[in-house]
Amino acid sequence: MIRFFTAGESHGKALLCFLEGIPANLELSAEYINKELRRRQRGYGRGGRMKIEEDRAEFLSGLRFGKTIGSPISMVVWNRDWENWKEKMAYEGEIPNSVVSFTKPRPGHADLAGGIKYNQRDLRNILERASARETAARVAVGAVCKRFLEEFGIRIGSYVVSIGPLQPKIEEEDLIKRHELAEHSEVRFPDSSKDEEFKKLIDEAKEKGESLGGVFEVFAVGVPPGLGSHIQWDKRLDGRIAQAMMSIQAIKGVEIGLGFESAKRFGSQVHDEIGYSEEKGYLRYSNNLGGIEGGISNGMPILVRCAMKPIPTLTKPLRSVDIQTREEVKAGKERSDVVAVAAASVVGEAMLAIVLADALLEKLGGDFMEEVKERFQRYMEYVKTF
Ligand code: EPS
Repeated sequence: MIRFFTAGESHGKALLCFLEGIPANLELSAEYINKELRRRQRGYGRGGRMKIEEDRAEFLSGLRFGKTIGSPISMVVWNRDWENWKEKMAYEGEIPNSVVSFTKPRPGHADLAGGIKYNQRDLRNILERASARETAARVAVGAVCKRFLEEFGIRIGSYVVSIGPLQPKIEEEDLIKRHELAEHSEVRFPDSSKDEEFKKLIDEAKEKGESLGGVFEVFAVGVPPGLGSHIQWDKRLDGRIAQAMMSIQAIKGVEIGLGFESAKRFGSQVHDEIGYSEEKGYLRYSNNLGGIEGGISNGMPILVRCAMKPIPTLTKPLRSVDIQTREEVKAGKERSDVVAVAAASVVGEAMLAIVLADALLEKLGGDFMEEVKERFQRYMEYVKTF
């Protein structure tokens, strides 16, 4: 239903995205998308690049007078930093003498694996695309999907659970409130009184030439039951979400609901008991399975947890091998972030929005918003009377 592509190098002219499948007549604005792009840029511990950039999306197609027209939506996010990279990243011409090849692959980055795969001796040709800068384009696509989902009362949010070894207890139970609290924290933790502790840890890591990873949670509330399917492996909603999340740069683990914890418990301590009320219809007394059973949404909030490894660029680099001399060297350095878990959680929101928009359109079909909405209402009435 939804198809999208991104293009662009981290220090190229721009990032591009193409999004197909959003129905016609959806109200949309660049301001809405830019708000999401700004959220991705925040977070204590980001590198110097975020001071240069002020990410903004510009529409190139798919929109007329503030509404989608059913045609592919394309957007561009210009890289301000391009001004400083024009010569080193020139699209044509001879390689100037000022260009020094990147030949000391960083453990943990795509440098070496990508260099071998694409036969590139200047590893910049790999790292430019592997960089998480690409996620700005995903967030633009995700923002359109979020706008679409809003029309059906589906809300997506996120918050950081831990950075490195630091995992304070989250007191707030309500997911939306956690998200709102995270919006006021410099590290997206849902309790800004803990910010100083996190900042201290990040400062210490920076001083030591280290980097950090962490864990974040992404959720969707208001998701109707019946998205995804049990009938085939690639239709399962949890599988689709896991793939989307795992595709985010530096993500090394994805859990839904209790995730790995559920494997340690007895069945009675995991499965969410079913109830019924006249007002709400079928309900659950808990949400340990994160809103998905048999690969199908069950109407409870969808809850996804992602583990992000530490950023691979270390100012006190690890051992590596120079691919020109094959001698042992210290890995190359690039300007980078110390930690970017807060930004990754915003990217996680975008990826969840894309998967859910796709699954909702798969369920309902329709080419224009009025049609999709009418089908949604009819479906929800059916669910209530089931
Ligand atoms: C990023 C932009 C990049 C990095 C970061 C994410 O900009 P630059 O390479 O110019 O500093 O800050 O990318 C990485 C951490 C990485 O490993 O590639 C962004 O816009 O999010």
